[in-house]
Amino acid sequence: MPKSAFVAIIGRPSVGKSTLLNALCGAKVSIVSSVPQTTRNAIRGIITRPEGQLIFVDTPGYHISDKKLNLRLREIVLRSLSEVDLILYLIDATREPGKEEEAIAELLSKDIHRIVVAINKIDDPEARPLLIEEFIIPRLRGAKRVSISAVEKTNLESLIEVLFSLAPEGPFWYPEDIYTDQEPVFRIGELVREKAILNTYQELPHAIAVEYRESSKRADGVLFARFDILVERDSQKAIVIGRQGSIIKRIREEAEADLKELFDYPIKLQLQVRVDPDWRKSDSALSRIIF
Ligand SMILES: Nc1nc2c(ncn2[C@@H]2O[C@H](COP(=O)(O)OP(=O)(O)OP(=O)(O)O)[C@@H](O)[C@H]2O)c(=O)[nH]1
Ligand SMILES: [Mg+2]
Repeated sequence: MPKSAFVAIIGRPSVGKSTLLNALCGAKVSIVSSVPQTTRNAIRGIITRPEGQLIFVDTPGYHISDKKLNLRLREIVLRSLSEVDLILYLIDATREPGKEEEAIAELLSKDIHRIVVAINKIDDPEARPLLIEEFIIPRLRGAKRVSISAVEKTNLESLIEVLFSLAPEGPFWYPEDIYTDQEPVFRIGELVREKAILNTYQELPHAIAVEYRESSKRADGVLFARFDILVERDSQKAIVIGRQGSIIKRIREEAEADLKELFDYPIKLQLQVRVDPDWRKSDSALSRIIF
């Protein structure tokens, strides 16, 4: 009987959860940036091996804040934890474990038997994995630990081996050539958001969302897809558009270049910037973006 497990990847913002998911799956499944709280949904990436299947669930960074957006993101994390077999707790070896790390370790302490701790970014000269071990051992006594670099793909095979050793027997949930179950339009919108963040994060780290409008496939197979980039103020709209449309053009071109690698049909994007002053406070806007 093969083994299979759903595995939630959890950790503070920017510890490298999405980078790790992509490294494990060998493809861009979840968007990555240096800005905290890049991931806003539970995103699945699947690996299939002769011994079975691991279905990873990338989650938003666990962040303590009473802002509506953060509360929504935390709900996604907690829901994911309750739905999976195993928990992959990722810690950034370049940062001091602070209050937030304490809160996560405390949250996970009742789940010791289904936790694997991965200490990430050991490639970084600033990394202090021993300090992290000292933090983890008394708090999550008995939990398995692996030190890794998601960027350099160090020790990922050991990590997969440890996860399979804890996985229950179970069926292959997905065909073996599937590495993510995201809807194409969601994935396209996420890539647009990644490129929008990368091109504007110095001026607007948190204020961007991307909303799908419509798409149609032409007879020649080209998919036309229209998205709105949401910002909160007119001044931010000007930043995203750039001088003579230079920034929004770059966002479109970079997203289309990545899409070429990911989809076997051509995709043409139409992007428009929309000001919605309240998207981070409005329940209906948040429900359209985070689900
Ligand atoms: N040096 C180094 N940097 C890494 C590693 N893994 C991730 N990073 C960097 O850390 C930053 C955050 O990476 P993400 O994968 O977006 O982190 P995340 O945990 O998914 O972040 P949120 O979705 O915001 O919670 C990016 O700049 C990555 O390049 C690693 O193994 N080594
Ligand atoms: Mg992420």
